[in-house]
Amino acid sequence: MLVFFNDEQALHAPVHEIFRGERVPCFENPSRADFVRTSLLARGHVLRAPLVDSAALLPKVHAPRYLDFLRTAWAQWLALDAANAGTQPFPSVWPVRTLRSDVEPVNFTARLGLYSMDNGSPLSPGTWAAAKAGADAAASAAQALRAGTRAAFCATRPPGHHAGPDFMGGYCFLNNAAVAAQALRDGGAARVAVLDVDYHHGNGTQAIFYDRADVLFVSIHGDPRTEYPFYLGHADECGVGEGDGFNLNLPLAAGSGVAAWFEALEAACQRIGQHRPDALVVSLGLDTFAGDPISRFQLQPPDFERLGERLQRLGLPTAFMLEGGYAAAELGENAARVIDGFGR
Ligand code: SP5
Ligand code: ZN
Repeated sequence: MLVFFNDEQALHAPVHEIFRGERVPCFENPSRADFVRTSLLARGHVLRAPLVDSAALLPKVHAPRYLDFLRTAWAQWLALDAANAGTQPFPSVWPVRTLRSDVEPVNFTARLGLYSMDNGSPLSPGTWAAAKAGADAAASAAQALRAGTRAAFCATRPPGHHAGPDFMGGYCFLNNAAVAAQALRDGGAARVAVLDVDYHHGNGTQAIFYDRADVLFVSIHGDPRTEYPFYLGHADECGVGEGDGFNLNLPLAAGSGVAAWFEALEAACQRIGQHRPDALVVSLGLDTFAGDPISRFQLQPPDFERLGERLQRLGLPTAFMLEGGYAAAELGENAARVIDGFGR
């Protein structure tokens, strides 16, 4: 399998996030990628740097004003006060419901809130460079599939699936899976399917493709009534307009076992087969692992091989985007097992 790894990922290294009002170390940190790199190298994989620039694709999945903000956010933070170099910005105000999001405020914190769904996506000086390199990897994977490669794995971080058309959230800034799906469409795929198996619902990807019939979105995740991102991912969300029928959410109660998870995977694969896609994008969150510190499913390492095998049997050109997975020391093995199961 073709593997893309971008060294720029290490440039996204915020120090802390907020949990129950307290600062805690970031769960989503560069050690995750280090463990993946070590594991894949030890198994003989060749890690390639992304070679395609995603610049022209990004405005097809994200609002230009959001991209402009994200690209310059750290510089704007420093412009407020040079001493900000040593601190992280967090949003503290959001345009919920009756408030306006069409007028871009001049105030930095107000704009940070406008472009954020939560306070759980801390920025650091290299956030844009890291996120952009991940999107470049997604575009590179799509190009490789177009050229006939059966499968590609992108060791992307920060992850992407919570990032919506015009907002960051859940450690995500640029939606790598959406970039890959759009790149596949632009490259001639008539229909694409995105399967999201991260523990958390891929609200950003769903939102980006919600009114489209060309990109089917299917997600298996912790029930949003109790699990992040809470406000999207319910079973009655089926798509809208032309996209009606092209969104399938398969929420499972937090704590659900392996058998229930693979039953849901079977339903997901059935729906994907009906779509007759030309290519598949997998939002590969590995936070379904039993040992994950912030999630509550029960997959064990061999289950990730079983996942890879099942996806291989769909018979589709497949691009994997790494999403969540916070048991960092086990992340490399679990990623490698998906690749092994699919076929190296
Ligand atoms: C890509 C991805 O997996 N994003 C997940 C974002 C989750 N954000 C909410 C984190 C809540 C942390 N709860 C900690 C519980 C510790 N016992
Ligand atoms: Zn997740």
